[in-house]
Amino acid sequence: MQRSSQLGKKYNIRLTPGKLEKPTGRAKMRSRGERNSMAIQHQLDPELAGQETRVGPPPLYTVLLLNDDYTPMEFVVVVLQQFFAMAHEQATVVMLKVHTEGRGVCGVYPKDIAATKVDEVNRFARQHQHPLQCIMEVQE
Ligand code: TYC
Repeated sequence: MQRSSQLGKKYNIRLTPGKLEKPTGRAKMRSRGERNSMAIQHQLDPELAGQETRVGPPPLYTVLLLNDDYTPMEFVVVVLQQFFAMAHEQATVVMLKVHTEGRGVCGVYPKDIAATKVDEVNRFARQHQHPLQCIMEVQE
């Protein structure tokens, strides 16, 4: 892992972690972005020099399956086992949730991994002539 001082040198910015707050009785629920944000201090652009910009972690994506009337239940269970590493029992629970509620979560991933899973599942379904739809949504 590269240290933030080295990263700062590489990109010619100064990185300072989010300030720690004094503990106050109850823990406050903070978003992933708030917990992990960094301040970058601009050093090159004279218009931005001295200013700080808060940058958060990259967003995560939820991968979902949608219900349809034709894809066999056992095929969906196989998809959940093969592409999302679920055990048969867990895959059955998720498949039945999609079947009854219209959609269900397969997993949460960084953007490129989510996009690859979506593509692989949709190709696999088409290969087997099933209309199963796999989609991704950015996590709020
Ligand atoms: N509704 C389908 C059926 O009755 C089963 C199914 C479940 C299809 C989940 C798609 O994502 C899905 N055969």
